[in-house]
Amino acid sequence: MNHSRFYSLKNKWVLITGASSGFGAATAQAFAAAGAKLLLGARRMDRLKKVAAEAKRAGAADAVFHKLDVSQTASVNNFILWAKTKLKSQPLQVLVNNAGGAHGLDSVAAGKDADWETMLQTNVLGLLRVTRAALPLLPRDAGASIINIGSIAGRAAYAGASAYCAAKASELQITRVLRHELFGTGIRVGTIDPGLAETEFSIVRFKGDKQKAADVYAGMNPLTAEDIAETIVWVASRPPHVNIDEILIKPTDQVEMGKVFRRTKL
Ligand code: NDP
Ligand code: 8X3
Repeated sequence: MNHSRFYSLKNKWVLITGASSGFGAATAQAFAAAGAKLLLGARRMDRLKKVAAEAKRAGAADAVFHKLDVSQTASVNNFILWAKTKLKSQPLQVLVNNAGGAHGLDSVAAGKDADWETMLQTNVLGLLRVTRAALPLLPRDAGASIINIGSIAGRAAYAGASAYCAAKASELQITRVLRHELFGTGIRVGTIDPGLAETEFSIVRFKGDKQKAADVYAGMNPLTAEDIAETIVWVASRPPHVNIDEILIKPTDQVEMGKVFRRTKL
């Protein structure tokens, strides 16, 4: 059988959660360069507005945005209702479940309920909620993709990350479950699991402490948001018979969770 080696994303609808910064914002620009149409969600509307405007300049066939809090079922359902009005019966070709992050780096003994709850609400329940609501919009046997953003933290443990590691291990398992549940529909499902990447991730984790955040990447070359964005677009643009199940992507300077090569001493 002859297959095209490339799946065009031109004029296809792509929904990205957590599109206001980091991987999500860069992914919007990468899909824009491929000529896609973008549905962007996050809580910070001012940021989304800028991302959408930049995406249009970068070649997006359309770029629209709406408030989304993945930790609230009502917000997710509202967002998908809004998305339907934009799709106007056209299919949603790519769903990128990216919203999430880490909050705090406390041991279990010192863990805070609010941090644990936020991590599980966003990285786990948010992913489930958005996927449940968006599934009816994805076409069968037409090269559609669900791409979830996991983490090296879902595959390896480190002190202070109990709830985050648990959340990203859940994301990995949910991805695998979805692959089973959608088997036979032609809908592709995969996870991209990055190691250290310099975005707003550590600023959020350390609750705005920019010095602590910068120290995470001191003396090493971390991944960039663009590295992950390009990988996401590559996954979505494989021919429809190809499912990229799992990608673990790390900086060259990071061989495993705690083993990072630094050119300067902290
Ligand atoms: P950023 O902090 O830059 O981006 C996080 C994004 O998630 C923001 O757009 C934020 O938008 C959104 N978000 C957070 N909470 C919610 C919510 N309740 N509802 C809707 N959107 C939300 O970090 P990254 O880009 O690095 O993180 C993106 C994903 O990648 C996360 O899932 C993270 O766990 C994962 N990851 C990050 C790595 C890294 O080293 N940077 C490595 C591996 C995985 P807003 O605040 O406007 O709502
Ligand atoms: C983010 C990567 O190593 O900070 O998921 O947990 S790490």
